[in-house]
Amino acid sequence: MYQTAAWYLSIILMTLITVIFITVVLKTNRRREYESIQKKWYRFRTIYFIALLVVFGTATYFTLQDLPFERPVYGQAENPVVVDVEAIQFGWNMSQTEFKVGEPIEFDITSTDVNHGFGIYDKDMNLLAQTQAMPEYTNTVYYTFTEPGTYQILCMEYCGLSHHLMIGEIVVTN
Ligand SMILES: [Cu+2]
Repeated sequence: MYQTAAWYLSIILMTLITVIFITVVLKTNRRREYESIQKKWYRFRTIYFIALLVVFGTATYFTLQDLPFERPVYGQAENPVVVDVEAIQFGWNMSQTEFKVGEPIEFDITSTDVNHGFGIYDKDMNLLAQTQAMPEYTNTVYYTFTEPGTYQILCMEYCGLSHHLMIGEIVVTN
């Protein structure tokens, strides 16, 4: 919602700036009128400055008052199967790769070298869950498979020449 609002606000401001720019360019060749325009703009500038302060002050108040934003944890369930995942150039070390349908899983993901992206894909290449794999840090993602099948773990962040070879496999059975 904030993004949509920011997008429309940007469009309006950019249009406004373009219009002002074109107006100024068109008026610059009329020297005689310059002095009066200068006077008018001086007053306008003060009003504009105060208006900007009010507008941005209000916008800042309403957009930042929710900080810090809540971080919902998706798919968290009680007593999940805990899986340690280690991303390395170029592959995945996983403590477990076979699961049951309906079994809540907690993936604890880290990296031994550079930043990678941990993404779980189904057979149609739909992204089901993802997080970053970062060195010296553990990111947790919860997921419960609802259908049996073979799933792929792909690296979602370019991490070197063989980035595309970082393919892991998860097998889910009933
Ligand atoms: Cu990678």
